[in-house]
Amino acid sequence: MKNRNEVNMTQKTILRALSGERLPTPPVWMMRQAGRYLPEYRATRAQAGDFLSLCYNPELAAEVTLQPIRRYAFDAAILFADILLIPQALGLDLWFATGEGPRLSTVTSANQVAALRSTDAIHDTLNPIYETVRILSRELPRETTLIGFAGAPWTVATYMIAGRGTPDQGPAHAFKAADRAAFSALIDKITDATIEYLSAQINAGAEVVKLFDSWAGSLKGQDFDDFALTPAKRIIAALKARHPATPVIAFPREAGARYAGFARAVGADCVALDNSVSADWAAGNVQTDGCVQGNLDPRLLVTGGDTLETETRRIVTAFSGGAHIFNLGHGITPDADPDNVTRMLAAIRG
Ligand code: 1CP
Repeated sequence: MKNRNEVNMTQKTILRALSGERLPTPPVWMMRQAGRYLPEYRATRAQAGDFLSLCYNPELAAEVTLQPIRRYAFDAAILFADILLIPQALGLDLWFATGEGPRLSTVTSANQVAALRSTDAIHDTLNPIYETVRILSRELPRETTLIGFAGAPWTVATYMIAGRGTPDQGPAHAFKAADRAAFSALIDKITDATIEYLSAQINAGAEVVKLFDSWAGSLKGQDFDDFALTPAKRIIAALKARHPATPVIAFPREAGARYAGFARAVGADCVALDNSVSADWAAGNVQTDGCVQGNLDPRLLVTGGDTLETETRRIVTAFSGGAHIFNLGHGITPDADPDNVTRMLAAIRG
């Protein structure tokens, strides 16, 4: 029997858009589509205990990945995991303080960078994630594309250096300024681990991978080249050498003008846009390079109303001249109304 990667691959709408095809109706999925806005997610998460137990429980992680597919028939499912599992696999402590977000032990010196676990050892921690991918690969509807992901090195480094999320990535910028060589060694280490992690996800059945550089917008000038562009280019080149048929989506969030030419510079098949750039500007300056993904303001899924529908249609129209995957500009928030997702989909699919 053929596996689902070989069957009808070219007919999956997400893969067609990623190959540069303009479709009459854009395929759609949402960042954080498995999440706290869904009552069924909250129930499964309560069953798992805490968030990390959910990530490392393949049956339950697959279940929450499938929930938004059952409810909304999105064109893609994204593996349920987190970008902070890589720091944990490299030897840092990771925990989620209730109501406070992630906490990690920190890396702030050359010695601590050198003491991180070897890249080969990450699979000891991450094997359950590959099992989640294998389950999803069997259980997803045939028309649904399975997306794997990882954090981009800069974004992951910001959490490893600060030990938590930070509004301005101050600690990471300070480490970079104090010891650029040690900081670069950390970026290289995460880059190597990310290549192995994403490659293993692809081997387990991920059909597309996405690189989340959520804090790319705080890198300016040469720093953007050195720590957003160069690591993404290295990861994508290594993945393309091993898995030439697997498309890659890059998300350098809040890159602004630097979105132009980014996909080509890093070798990505698609660039995901946040909602701080206008769809009309991006159609003229980014989509000219190939497929784009985005970029509805996630707040509209909280506020709803006519604005949700007109903005959704405006984005569909703005990108209708080329390849487009409809998505949000950032993750859906816990206070979003699940019925507003249905309204958004009706406005896209008609
Ligand atoms: O309480 C809960 O259930 C935890 C909330 C949550 C969820 C649902 C976290 C903690 N992570 C996730 C899942 C997750 N994270 C996915 C799953 C797939 C999906 O999209 O449905 C993905 C792709 C991520 C990626 C992720 N984690 C990013 C990059 C994307 C982005 O949002 O910018 C980042 C920055 C993280 C770190 C993280 N994990 C969780 C939180 C609350 C945070 C942000 C912490 C902070 O910056 O303060």
